[in-house]
Amino acid sequence: MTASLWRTSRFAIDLARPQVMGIVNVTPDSFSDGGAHASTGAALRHCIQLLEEGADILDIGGESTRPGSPAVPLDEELARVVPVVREAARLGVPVSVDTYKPEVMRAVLDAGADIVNDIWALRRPGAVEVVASHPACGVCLMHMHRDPQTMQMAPMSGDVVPVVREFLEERTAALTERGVAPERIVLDPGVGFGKTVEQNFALLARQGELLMSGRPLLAGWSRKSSLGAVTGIDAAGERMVPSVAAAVLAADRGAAIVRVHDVRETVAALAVWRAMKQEHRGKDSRQ
Ligand code: YH5
Repeated sequence: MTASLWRTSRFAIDLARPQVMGIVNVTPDSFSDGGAHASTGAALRHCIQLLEEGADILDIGGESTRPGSPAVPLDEELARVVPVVREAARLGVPVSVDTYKPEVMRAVLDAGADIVNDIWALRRPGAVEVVASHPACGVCLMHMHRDPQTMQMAPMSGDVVPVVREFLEERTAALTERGVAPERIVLDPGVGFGKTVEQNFALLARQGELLMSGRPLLAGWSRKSSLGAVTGIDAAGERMVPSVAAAVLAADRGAAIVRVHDVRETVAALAVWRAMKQEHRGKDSRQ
């Protein structure tokens, strides 16, 4: 296996070992009348904490995309996210922004973000143009069935693995045709986005089929409801152990990046996995 790179605005991210993307949610601070400033400070402190815990990439998001969550208006998302990105871009690691709005993409790239992480895979009008007109930003294209409001009402039917694979290949082609270098693109099966529990686990078991698309994979299992379904843990905040298990399984099946809330625990678990892999391959032929 050849070590691959993810080219982004400022960083060529080495994917020879799985990268840990730490999730930073920027939400309004209801306990303060400081408004945007209060939430910027809290989010930045969270960024710094995740870096201390070993995060390789920060993923900043201003809108909760949990099933059924209300959409955040454009100006509100901009006010939440842009100040955090401007500061986070000085921390020395790649900064990704979880957004599907082209106006937010443009603003965060101007503010120094390195990666656009889009659950809509740049299918919203204007989004492809923002990424294609940027000289070098990275992009994560995620599969989602339907939309966040309706995806769980009618999950996908049939064998999801080839459907997800073909979708991701089609979106990759749409971008490369617009001049985006393949090295800038990472793909994501979109765990929980309009899939049944069984379908999500099929995407994990058969992740190798998605790797055939030729681009690195990002896996986002952290705290998702499928982990609640198989463990009986109803509270998302109590799903750390199943989330770490899923991250290790995804890495073992070839995921290049894992998107997680619990960075410290994931980094430790991946260190164990990596020690095993190094012995398995022989220390001198590490790849
Ligand atoms: C993803 O998979 N997910 S936002 C519900 C939860 C817990 C977490 C019920 N953005 C992804 O994290 N970007 C989100 O418990 C993402 N891949 C990429 N690339 C949803 C989320 C979550 C939802």
